[in-house]
Amino acid sequence: MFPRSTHSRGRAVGIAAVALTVALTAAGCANGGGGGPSGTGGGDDSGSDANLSIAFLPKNLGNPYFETSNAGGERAIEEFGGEYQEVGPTEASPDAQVSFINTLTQQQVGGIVISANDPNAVCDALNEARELDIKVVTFDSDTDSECRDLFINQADAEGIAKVQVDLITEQIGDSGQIAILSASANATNQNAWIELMQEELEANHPDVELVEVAYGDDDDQKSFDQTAALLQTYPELKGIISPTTVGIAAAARYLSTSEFKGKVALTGLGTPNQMREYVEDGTVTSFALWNPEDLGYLAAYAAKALIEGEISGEEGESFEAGDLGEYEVGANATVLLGDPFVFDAENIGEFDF
Ligand code: RAM
Repeated sequence: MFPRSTHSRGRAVGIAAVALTVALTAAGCANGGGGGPSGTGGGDDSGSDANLSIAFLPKNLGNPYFETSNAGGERAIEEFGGEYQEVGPTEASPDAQVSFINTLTQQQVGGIVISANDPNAVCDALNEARELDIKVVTFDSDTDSECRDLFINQADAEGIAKVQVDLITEQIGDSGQIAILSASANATNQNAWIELMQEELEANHPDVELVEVAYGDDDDQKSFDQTAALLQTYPELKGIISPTTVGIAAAARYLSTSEFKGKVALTGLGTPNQMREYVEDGTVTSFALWNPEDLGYLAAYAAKALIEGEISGEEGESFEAGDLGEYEVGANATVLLGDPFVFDAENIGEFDF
């Protein structure tokens, strides 16, 4: 569980103080994306016979990030008296989720909550589910908006891109070569962030050169090997951004026992539990993320609100998300969780996920 009010500090690391304040508040997890807290929601389902059988479908199984987010989903579903299940592929490949969606459709679940490996490959299967009135919520990594009812966005893509560029450029003195170690090549979320990171680098960091975007496919060993390859190919490399919890942990593990430890900077998006030892041993200075448990929790409540007909995905609608409070549907049927949060040696001890 994420401490909800104990932490009160963080390093600015090149991030505007205002943004950081917002991030701290968001990481405190009391605020809704749209309208802030509004007491404890949750509560009864007013005796409706809605089908609250909700399935979580992560990019892949075995990733601690999704274990945390889906535990949040499970907690929410238990709270509102639904039925939780998790299914998913072992590899985060573009169409690996299709057969799982088809099975869930056959089972006639009430809702599917999915982080998509590809914006289009799962679309036909999801739309077949929707034709049978199964509600589809994407979270973490969206599909094309034609294939889902709602997207639960962990944080604004511009903010996620900027925090990572701010961290790496500060750590390398705003000049020199950097590389990105991403997840899979088709991942909607990482690709959106990478595009925005490139724009931010070009606009505001003329002396920083992005030499390569490598893909570890959210596979630990592949990410580890790709890190080694980047360091070998670019002897002048000064930093790596890994916008994936799998990638940054594998890259940190490689760096921590290599000659590059403390010389090549590493930042990106990681979970505190996976990154703790690398912050403590000086491999990593700081990295960012949001609270995955809250993300899954919010997504489950959004699925409930859709299933019960409380919302349909129209901008301006709102719903209660248990102890996270009230959230509002924004443009393009998207709900925003909050802001990214920066973890470093000073605050990492306060987090356990
Ligand atoms: C990995 C996955 C996930 C992403 C996080 C940051 O766990 O790629 O989709 O949001 O990293």
